[in-house]
Amino acid sequence: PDLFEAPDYYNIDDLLSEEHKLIRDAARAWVKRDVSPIIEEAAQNAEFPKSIIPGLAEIGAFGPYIPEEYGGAGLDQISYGLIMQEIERGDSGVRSTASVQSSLVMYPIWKYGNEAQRNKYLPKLASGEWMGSFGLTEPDHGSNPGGMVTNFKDMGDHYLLNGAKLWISNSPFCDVAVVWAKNEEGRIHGLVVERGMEGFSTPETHNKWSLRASATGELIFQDVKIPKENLLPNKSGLGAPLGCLDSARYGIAWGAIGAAMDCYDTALRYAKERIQFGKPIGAFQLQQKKLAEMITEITKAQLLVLRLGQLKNEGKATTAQISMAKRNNVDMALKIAREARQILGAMGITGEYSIMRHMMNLESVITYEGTHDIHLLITGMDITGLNAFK
Ligand code: TGC
Ligand code: FAD
Repeated sequence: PDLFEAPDYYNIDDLLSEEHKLIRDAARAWVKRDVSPIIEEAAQNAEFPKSIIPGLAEIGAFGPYIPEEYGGAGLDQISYGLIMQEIERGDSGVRSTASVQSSLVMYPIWKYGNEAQRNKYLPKLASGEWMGSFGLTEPDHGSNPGGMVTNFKDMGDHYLLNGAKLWISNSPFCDVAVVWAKNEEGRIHGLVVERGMEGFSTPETHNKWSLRASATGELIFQDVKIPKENLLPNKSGLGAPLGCLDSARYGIAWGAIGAAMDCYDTALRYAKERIQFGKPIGAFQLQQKKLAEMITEITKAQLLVLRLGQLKNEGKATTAQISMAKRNNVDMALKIAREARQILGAMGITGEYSIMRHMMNLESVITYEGTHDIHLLITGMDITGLNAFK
């Protein structure tokens, strides 16, 4: 009874396994117990609540689909999605931390790293003992990461890394960073940079109105000596970071549904209780239209990611299919947050309710991991065969 309300208008639970439901319910109960009570204050104070790191590890949020031999939870892609959904019901910033750790740090080490790198980093990242960040975006290269200028030179017994990354989730407290940089031939490689390496600094970016419970910052490299064993050997080129993004964007497509559900639940409850003109505002057609459209959009989004999860489990999901789901579901959640806020009237602008926090968070989610425009152009390229980027 003290769980969140969770709309399931099309009995989608019937399509999930018992294990999926157990994993989802455990994540949901943890968010309700350990995240909901503290998250508003953390966001107001612009602080990432580090106290929840062990809990995130416990519910399998760090590397849900990474094999158990490396400390991951060894789950399927639908379980991964459900965990992200439940975390984002609490807050998109907390989900961001989990997305980065799992799909942008553990995934490339698992997929592109060697056995020594997997054994060194993955178990500590899975347990939350070490936290990671992912450096792709630069001050002058956001949507166009292929233009990056961060670079490294082969100095014989080590590499020398120079450059800067901006807008990096978890950077201010990360222990390790997976950083994308060009070698002397201009080929992109992934390097694992560790806190404490001389010339490496991670200043925080302040005054955000969005994702305030997530720490964002820079990664600055001034002649940082990188041991050669820290280069990820098994994939290079822009396709390497883009492969990580496929996995993170998939999780975000699920996560956004969690934020949307929380806004919808809150607005529905409020509309049934708030009396104006002698009756609940939910009895007015205008408010019913908003609520009915919300549940329709949430239901469509749920079906989209469930099918995408099946394709991903079979190894068949394409980048363009993932783009469609990320774009649709984040846009859906942001629109629902804006409508839900209006249903609450003045109460909607306060921290008494989660809606405005979700709304502000989603302004980042619709921009990061590929903007709303970029994902549309990926779909456009896929269906026409014509590349709008070149
Ligand atoms: P393009 O020429 O199309 O591709 C370059 C090379 O990559 C290959 N490729 C992929 N490989 C694997 N997986 C994918 N999904 C791939 N997509 C493309 C492609 O075949 C090519 O290979 P090759 O061998 O021919 O070189 O690249 P482009 O320069 O034209 O750019 C394409 C574009 C714009 C779609 C892409 O760069 C893009 O997606 N831009 C958006 C950038 C972005 O999403 N950044 C996210 C940064 S991380 C972040 O925001 C974290 S937020 C925190 C959180 O997650 O919570
Ligand atoms: P730009 O690329 O400058 O785009 C500006 C506008 O131009 C956008 O509306 C865009 O859609 C549009 N535009 C760009 N190109 C085209 C085009 N070809 N056609 C039409 N319109 C176009 N990055 C990381 O590497 N790691 C992280 O952990 C990370 N975390 C983040 C956390 C937060 C809170 C935020 C806000 C961002 C984060 N990012 C991270 C960066 C994020 O991925 C970039 O902000 C995003 O890719 C967009 O880049 P940009 O901000 O430079 O915008």
